Amino acid sequence: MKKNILWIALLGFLIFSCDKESPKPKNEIVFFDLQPDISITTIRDYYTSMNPFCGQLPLPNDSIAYFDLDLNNDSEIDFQIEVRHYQQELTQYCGHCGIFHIKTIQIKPINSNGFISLDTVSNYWIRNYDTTQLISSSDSWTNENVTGLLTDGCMIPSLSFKDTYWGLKLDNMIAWIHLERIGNNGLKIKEFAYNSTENNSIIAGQKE
Ligand SMILES: [Ca+2]
Repeated sequence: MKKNILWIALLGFLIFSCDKESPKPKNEIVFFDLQPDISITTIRDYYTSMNPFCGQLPLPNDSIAYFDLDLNNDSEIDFQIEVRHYQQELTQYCGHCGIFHIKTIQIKPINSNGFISLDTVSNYWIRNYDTTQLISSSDSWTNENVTGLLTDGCMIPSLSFKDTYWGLKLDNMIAWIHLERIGNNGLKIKEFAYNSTENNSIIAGQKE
């Protein structure tokens, strides 16, 4: 009888041991604070059109500015953020002025192992996270250009943000970048971080 109890105890111990999950690899967050923040803008000046319906129009008419992101600090560019505005004339469809200065912000992976987290509704748009949200490998990712802002057109859908976190992934390390829109079609790049433990999630804004 004593022997039987011992066997049952041993069996229970073995089952318990097998059931135990192996511990998850520890998070190692690598954080970069840009000091000072980096600002890029495309509009340098405005002119007043002769057409009273047009208001202030930006100069130059068509302009692009870039920010090259080296996420893992190995001197190789991983992503490029592009801010652009360009003129589109659609007088026949869009009213008196018909001149639109469409503004876009896009991000594209430069590294073939670079991915961008997509919006849960549309696969054409970037996903905007806030600091309560987890960025994880089970989110939707793309290795192609994604649009984060599209405004001031006449025939195009509007898409915008003010202060946001975007989810990035490089060599299976999940990351965020913190951005803020500023005047003159500009963007302020503030800080970013990645979880160096592959495939482990990171909370938007998590620094340690
Ligand atoms: Ca890099």
